[in-house]
Order: sequence, then structure tokens, then C-alpha cells
Amino acid sequence: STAMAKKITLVSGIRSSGELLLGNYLGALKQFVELQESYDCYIFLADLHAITTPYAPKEFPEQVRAVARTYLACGLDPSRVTLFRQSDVSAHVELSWLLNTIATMGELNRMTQFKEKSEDQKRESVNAGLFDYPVLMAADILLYQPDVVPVGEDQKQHVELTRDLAGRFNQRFGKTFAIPKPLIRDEGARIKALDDPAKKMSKSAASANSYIAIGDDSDAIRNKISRAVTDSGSEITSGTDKPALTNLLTIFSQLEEVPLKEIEQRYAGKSYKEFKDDLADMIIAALKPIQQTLAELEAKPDYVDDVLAKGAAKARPVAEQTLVAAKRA
Ligand code: ATP
Ligand code: LTN
Repeated sequence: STAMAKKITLVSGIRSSGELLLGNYLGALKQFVELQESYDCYIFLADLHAITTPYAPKEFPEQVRAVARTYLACGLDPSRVTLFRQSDVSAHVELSWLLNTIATMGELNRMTQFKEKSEDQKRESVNAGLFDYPVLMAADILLYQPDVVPVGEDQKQHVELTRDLAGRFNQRFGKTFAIPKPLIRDEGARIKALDDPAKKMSKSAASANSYIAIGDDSDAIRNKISRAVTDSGSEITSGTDKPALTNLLTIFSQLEEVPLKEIEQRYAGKSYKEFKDDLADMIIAALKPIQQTLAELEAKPDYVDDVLAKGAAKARPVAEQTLVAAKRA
């Protein structure tokens, strides 16, 4: 395979901060699984990013493994993808320090995720890691000299910052980093909360009714979908004036892999209840095989640890090469 043309390289991470949601699946995981066929993929569990927000130290290692199992259960193939824990490859932290010396307080202050996540805390007590989060993310990315970074819409600003830092570094110290592009899908990049379509579906939400977790059982899914807010009127149509229905239609069309318009046509003249009942069935059916594989993986913990150890062993020399080049420069 060394004689073949260089494959396009892709890097992405998911904060291992608890159970993954349908939003993560549609916005990120599903895309990784499709892209692994043709790209050279580095995908990691962003455990160092996860500890910038509150977590339970005793449960944390198992939580990271649970996220790894979810990646695998969603179809990520460890023989194609380099799957690893961020903290197992120390070059991430080392490069982040070098990048810290060229990132400015001003640009980090403008990051909307920082503003959102520090909103309800006193300025003085916000941890510095939360502020510096985007710089570590830039290091995560730049180490692997990728062409693209597939993320949800909410991470676009961080990838833009990464591009800025890479360009600045190259200019000051000589060409060291490739400048990657964010890869954001048109649909599914921002799945909204079921109880408030103005917000994204997020595990940090106050109510569990706002999201569907990948592990949710049939009853929970039916219950949450039946409570999901809808818009005024009775037609099942999408549009800027119908954010709630647009969101539900998007979930439906993404899971069935048919255009949203087709779902709209199918439910023309039908009731919200019919639509929601079918949507719940659709979600249950989509998550079922994932949940089955998850249960199988839970029964063989050594397998997941082995996958992560092998992944780290593959990632380290690649990361190290870029780190050495950056230090030299
Ligand atoms: P939190 O919800 O606690 O803010 P998060 O879900 O945004 O965390 P991650 O778990 O790291 O953080 O997200 C992993 C990936 O899933 C990222 O690419 C992110 O853009 C994507 N993602 C997260 N939420 C959604 C969503 N509601 N719709 C689409 N993609 C999403
Ligand atoms: N900040 C991202 C997770 C993340 C990431 C990355 C994504 C950490 N490092 C590098 C892409 C590339 C998030 O989804 N919250």
C-alpha cells in the first residue's frame, strides 16, 4: 500500500464527558464511519478536554472506555482507524504549550464555547484549562498534518482558530504545519434539543427529556419523542419558522438516509402523533444494533483496552514527528 497515492488525512475527537447522544451520532460518529472507508483517520477520546468541566474522578476512566465502546459499536473499525486516548499521546500537551506562546488572550476570549461554558461561574474561579481548551484542540489537530477535521457546527470556530495558529506558526518559524479545513455536513451538523429547538442537543442540558442518549431504551425514546415540542400549525413541514419540526424531520431523514423533502411528502396530511410514533420507531431501530454491540463489548473489557493501546502506539510516532519539527523550528 506504500506505493499508493497518499490518502486524505482526517483528525477528530470527542470529549469523553459522559454518555454520547443522538446529536453526537448524527453530527460526528456517523460521519466518521462513512469516512473511514476512504480516509486515513485519527480519531481520539478527548479525555484531557473532558476534565476541563466537572467529572467524578473514580468513574472517569470507565467513562472514557464507555465512549470508546460507543465509537466501536457505531461501526468504527479499529483496523482502518487509529483510535486512541488523547492522554496516551503526550505530544498533544507538549505541542499545546508551544502554541500557547503564539495564541493571544484576545482570541481565546472570543471563543463562544468558552463564553457559554463559563457563563454561570464566577470569572475568577473558571479553570484555566477551560480557557485554554482551543489551544489543546489545535495541537490535537496539527500533530497529524490532516487535510480535514470533521466536526459539528459548534466546533467550527475552534477549527478556524487552529488554522490561524498554524498559519502564524508557519510564518514565524517556517512551514511546519498543514492547514486543515473543517468538514461540516449540511444536514445533521446541529441537532437541536427536543424541548427547545433554539439550543443544541447537549448532555449538559438540565433535563434528560431534551436529548436521546445512544443507550436509551424503547420506552424512554417513545416518551421523549412524544413530549418533544412542535411548532404552531398542524402540517409536518420544515422551514425557518418551524425549528422544532425541522429538527425532528432532520433526525428522521438522517437516520433513514433519505432526503428531508421525501419525509415531508410522506407525512403530508398526517397527524403529529403518526409522525412522532414512526420517528420513535425509527430511532429505536437505528439504535438497537448499536446497543447490542455495546453490550457485547462491555463483556470483553480487555478488547477495548487492547484497541486503545494499539491505537496509541500507532499515533505516537506520527505525532512525535510533527512535535520534533515544531520544536526545531
Ligand atoms: P456538550 O454537549 O457537553 O457541550 P458536546 O456534545 O458538544 O458536549 P462532544 O461530545 O465533544 O461535545 O461532541 C463531539 C462531536 O459531536 C463534535 O464534533 C460536536 O460538534 C458534535 N456534536 C455535539 N452535539 C451535537 C449536536 N447537537 N448536533 C450535531 N453534532 C453535535
Ligand atoms: N472540542 C471538541 C472535541 C475535540 C476535537 C479535537 C474535535 C477535541 N480535540 C480535535 C476535532 C479535532 C468537541 O467536540 N467538543
